[in-house]
Parts: sequence; C-alpha cells; structure tokens
Amino acid sequence: MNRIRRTLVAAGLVAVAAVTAPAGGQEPAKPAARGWQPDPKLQATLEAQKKPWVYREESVPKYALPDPLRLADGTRVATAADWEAKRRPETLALFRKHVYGHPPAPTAARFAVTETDPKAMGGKATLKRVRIASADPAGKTFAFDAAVLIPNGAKGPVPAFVLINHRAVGSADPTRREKNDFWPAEAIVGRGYAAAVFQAADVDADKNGPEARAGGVRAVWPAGGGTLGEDSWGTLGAWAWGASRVLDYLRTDAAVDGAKVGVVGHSRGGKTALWAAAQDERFALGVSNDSGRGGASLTRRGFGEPWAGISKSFPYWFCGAYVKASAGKADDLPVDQHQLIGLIAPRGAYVASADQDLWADPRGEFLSLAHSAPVYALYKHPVPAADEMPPLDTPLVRGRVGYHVRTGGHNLTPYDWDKFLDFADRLYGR
Ligand code: GTR
Repeated sequence: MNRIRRTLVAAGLVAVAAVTAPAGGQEPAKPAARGWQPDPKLQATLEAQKKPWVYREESVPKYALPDPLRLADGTRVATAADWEAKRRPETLALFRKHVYGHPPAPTAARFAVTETDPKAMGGKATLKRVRIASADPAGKTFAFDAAVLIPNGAKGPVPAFVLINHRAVGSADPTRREKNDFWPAEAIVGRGYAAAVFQAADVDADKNGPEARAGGVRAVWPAGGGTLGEDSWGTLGAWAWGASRVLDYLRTDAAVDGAKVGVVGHSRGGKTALWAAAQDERFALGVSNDSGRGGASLTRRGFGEPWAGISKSFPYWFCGAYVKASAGKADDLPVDQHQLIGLIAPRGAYVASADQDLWADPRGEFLSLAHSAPVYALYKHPVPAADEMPPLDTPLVRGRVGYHVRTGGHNLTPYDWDKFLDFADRLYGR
C-alpha cells in the first residue's frame, strides 16, 4: 500500500476490501477533506475518560469484507436471477445461523380490530387498534396488539411506516394523549402516510432469562426454527417477526397500500428493522436509525460498541452462535452487515446516524450501505461509494438507498423522520 492509500484506509475512508484505484492508477484526491468527520472534542472527552473502545479511525484494524456475491462454493453470482435463486437464500441462512437465529415456520394470522376512532388526531386520522393472533398447525398461539393512525380523506390507499417501539408506550402513544418527538405521528399522517406502531416488549421482553421470556412469543416457539442455544431466534428476531405480523395486517386493510410499507426502528429497534426488511421481502423499505453494532455498522471495523460487549450485555438479542463467536475475531464471521443491507436490495434502504453517537459508529453504518453496492448493481441501482460519506446534516440519496448523519446524539428525532419521509416520497414516486 502506498502512503496515501494507507492514510485513507486508516481514516476508514476506504474499506480494505474495496480499494480499487481509479483508471490511470490515480488515488482519489484527499476525500478525507470532505464528508463527515468525528467531533474531535468528543473524541478528546472519550480519551480523557480512558474509554476502552475504539472511537478513532487510526485504531480501526485492517479488514476485508466478505464478497456479497460469492457463494460458499467459491463461485460468484453475476445476475439478479442467480442472486435470488442462490446467494440471497444462502446469505439469509448465514445471518440466521450466525447472527439473529431462525424464526419459526410461518404461522396463520388472524386480526381483530378492537377499536376504531375515526376522529383521532382532531379528526385528521382514523385510529385502529388491532389484535394480531398467530397460530401454528399444532394449535399453539400467540397474540399481541398493534395500532395504526390512517390519514382521513385520502384519495386511495396510503403508504405506511411501521415503528418497532422498544421504548415506553409514551414514546409512541397511538392515543396522542402523550406526544413525543420519537414518533411524530402528526407529521407522518400530515405527509399522507399511515403511522403504525407496536410495542416490541409485547412480542418479547427486552430482558434476559426464562422469566422475562414467559409472556412473549419465544415462550410459545422457544427455538423458532433453529436449535436452542445455537441458532434459535433471539429477541431481535422475535421483534422482526412481530413487525412482519403487523405488515400481515396492514396488507388486509383497504385504506393502506400494502406494497408501500416501510419498517423503522431506532437503535436496538433499528437492528431489528434491518433484519425484518432483510427477511420479509414484502417490506418496500427498511430504515435503521442509530442501529450500530448488530445493525448497520460493520462488525469488522470494531469501532464503537465492541462485539464482545454487546454479546455480554445483550446475549438474548442474538443467537447463541453469535455470542459464542464474539470471543473470537470478526474476520471469522462468514457475513458482515453490508450483506444485511444487500438482502434488502433492490428495495429501499435508509440508514441514519447521529454525530455524537460514536458508540454506533456512524462511518461504519455508512460503509455498510456503500458496500451493499454489488447487490444493488445486479438491479442496476447505484449506491454511494465508500469515500462519499456526506457532511453533517446533508442527506445523500442515490437510487434506492439513502443516508444521513445528523447533528446530535443517540435518538430518533423529527429531523430523522422528515428525511425518511422525503426518501419514501421519492422511492414511491409521490
Ligand atoms: C445500548 C446498546 C446498543 C443500542 C442501544 C439502544 O445499550 O449497547 O447496541 O442498541 O442500547 O438500543 O438504545
């Protein structure tokens, strides 16, 4: 490696795997000068606190990403048809075996609208509360509630966003008695979208242990479709399953355009939103906000939240194999998170970061999106290059993907929603 390339790699501006000199052998001229850079004050503060995690690009190890298109047998798929027939299922299986675990076999869902208020939001929306009950052929059942606010007076079925709410009900209160910037439902409805939400904890508690699991879906189908302790589903998998059941309902509601439903989550919910959209191709769009480790950020970068750390603090979010492997090297993982975004292709994917949220690795979140490019390319959709991370508060949208890094800390805000809505408008040609 020459000196400039070494500097670029150290700055995280090119992933080692993706380094290709442009024609003529010229290195790109100083991309480090443009685009977002971590706040040096924040880094100095973290340094002064002697934080034992990586928050400087210089400390990011050299890494090579798995080729999203290369099959386990060494051959490489070159067409969308082969991706869909061979590599997509293989990639999905790898994420199930090594990261999130296997969901249970498809269940039959029944819906009961338990409440309808046509004058919600001061008459601007209709609120429906829905009981969603799933059953397997052996008669085991699980039920939980969702809510949706549908704009009144729309000319036809409206697109929708499903929020996976892992916070308290007050953060996303469908009655709107409590309003919180986390879920600006008035703004979502005002832009002509239905705003659907469910409480993640109603599907699976955000706590470890059998007692916590007792009331959730993993008590009914403990192993999902895998083997307990190895590749059985974790909490993120259970929440993603819940998001798909909400989609099941939305597709039966004549007021909603079931082909235009996006799934959104913040942080642990953002990890879940990506996994939900990766698995369930009926989602038109997956949106990850500050999702970090186990979400949009590249595991191999090791920047921000350590893999071993998340595995220790939240082992139940993932499958046992992921937790076990975290004692080793990320390079040994057969997948990295750019492939999770690849699983969403050619549908919409939007990744959002926050400037002060180095724990979630904003650059690593952007790079996952950038390195999903080979998959989008099979469908002729462009994706920003690894050295094109945009500056602060400047969304970058290309083809079917979008990214922004916003001023501020770890949170889901009206600014984020506004950009998700802009992106969806464009994706749906509104
Ligand atoms: C943190 C965790 C992150 C992120 C966050 C959240 O404690 O380390 O991975 O998920 O919680 O969900 O807010």
